[in-house]
Amino acid sequence: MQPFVDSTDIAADGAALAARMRRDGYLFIRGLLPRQAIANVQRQIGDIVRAAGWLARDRPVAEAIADQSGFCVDPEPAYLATLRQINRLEDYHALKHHPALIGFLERLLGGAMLPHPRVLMRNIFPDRAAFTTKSHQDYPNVQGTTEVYTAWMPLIDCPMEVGPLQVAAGTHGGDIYDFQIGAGAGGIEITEPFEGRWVSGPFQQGDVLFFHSLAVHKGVPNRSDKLRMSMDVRYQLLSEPFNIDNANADGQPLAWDDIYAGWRSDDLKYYWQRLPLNLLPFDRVWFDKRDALAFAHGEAGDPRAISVLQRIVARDADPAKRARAQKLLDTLET
Ligand SMILES: O=C(O)CCC(=O)C(=O)O
Repeated sequence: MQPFVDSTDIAADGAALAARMRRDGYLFIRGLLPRQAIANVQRQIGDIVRAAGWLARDRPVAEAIADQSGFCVDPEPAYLATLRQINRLEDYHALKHHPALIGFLERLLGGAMLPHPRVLMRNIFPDRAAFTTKSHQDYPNVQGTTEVYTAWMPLIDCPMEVGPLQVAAGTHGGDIYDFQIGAGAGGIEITEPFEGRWVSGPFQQGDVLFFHSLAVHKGVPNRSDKLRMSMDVRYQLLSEPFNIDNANADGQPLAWDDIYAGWRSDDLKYYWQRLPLNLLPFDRVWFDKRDALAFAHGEAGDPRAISVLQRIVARDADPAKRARAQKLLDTLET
């Protein structure tokens, strides 16, 4: 694996950033956000996940030492219950509007930003290599426009052993790559290996990785004793087509009124509803392919189907499909 090209020195130069993003499909920027802003969010989430039994109770939350006895993964019900509590945090959502992030993206893309309302929080337990995020592209999940950019930021310092993200440089040229099903974020795994293309590096709190929606990326295995806590947020130009599903709080129709109940300020509530959005419906073609693979593999007794079947149970709108997935899960998990 090669190191990221560090673009911190051109962070003020929109044209240079855009040229490098066009070339590589990613930008790695050190110290974009104040460490304190990240540490504040980590502390609040840390309190929640420690109460859930995911962090060692005898160590400071800031150290993020994992408690393996609390192990669970997205989208198991226990994981999602805790994620819902995290989703209620005002500062967690407010971070995506931080002027340093918005200013950077406006320089890069040259127009007014639409931060996607949905923010994703990852809690990756150590020594569970099977659940390391597999190679995938964000576009099939996100859609609207391919000109969507993910900002990925760890909430703790993330040296290589804690398992940051890696990108296959230059894979954002237009192809949607073929995939198989697998565990980890999104439930899919691109089959092409992209040998020699992978880049990554250690992160500190405040460092941000930006990548194009077609850039192939995956996790680095977490071999530390820490819970790898990270956030990812997606951005696009307000003028580009937007898939309104990205306004569902955590991939399911969770009521924003519920999320907003304890917030101190109204300023950021429903901000996207005040913007002139250019809506484009979601195309289910890739989800349908993924789900058909999961049913076929599940019916053949292949445990790789479990993660996608759990996703269907947790998030699909069709009750008959959810019931079919649950029935299959019952046979695979026993
Ligand atoms: O943090 C991870 O392991 C997955 C993140 C990811 O896939 C993304 O930001 O799109």
